[in-house]
Amino acid sequence: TVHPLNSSWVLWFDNPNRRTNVVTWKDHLKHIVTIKTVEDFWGVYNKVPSPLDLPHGSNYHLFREGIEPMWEDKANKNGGKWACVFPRSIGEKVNEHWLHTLLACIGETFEVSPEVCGVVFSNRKSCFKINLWTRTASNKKACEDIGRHLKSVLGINASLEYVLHDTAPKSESKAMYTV
Ligand code: M7G
Repeated sequence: TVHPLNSSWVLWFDNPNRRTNVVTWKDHLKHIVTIKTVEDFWGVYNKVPSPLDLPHGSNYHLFREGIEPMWEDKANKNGGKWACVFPRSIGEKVNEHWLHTLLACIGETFEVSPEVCGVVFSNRKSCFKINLWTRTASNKKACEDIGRHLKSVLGINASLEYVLHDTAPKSESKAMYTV
């Protein structure tokens, strides 16, 4: 028997540092697999490299089917993200953080689950990042509920910041909410 998820999710990967002939950032994005059941999830999870083993500069993205993991997608363009940064010294613990975040997403355990568009893991030379993207930045209550739940999923006490996607120049980006 299979156990269908409430909704389908797509796992994407990108490694913008790889030298290729791509023209835009989007061309780096690779659709790996669509996950429709609990069994699909574990099959994929056990097959792909752990976050810790990804090349520096690369990212996993798990997004609801139908939402591309880009700011420009209509589901993301009015949204933002809860940004979690971890020192590389946490090592294997980051694999656990990522797994717990994935399970919270596919299990729809967030209070306002449809507000959750997807989640991104980034392996960087200096840190690891887990960013949870939500649909409606102006929905303070939903954003904060999701942020608080993410903190409990990760089991962290440090405060988390919610930032808009479109706050380019990075130096000027400012937290919209903090939990
Ligand atoms: P990042 O991976 O979010 O930051 O974006 P980091 O490498 O500092 O950890 C790196 C760069 O990728 C951005 O400056 C953009 O040029 C490009 N990029 C990332 N995202 C998520 C998007 C996106 O959604 N849309 C577009 N057009 N470019 C993006």
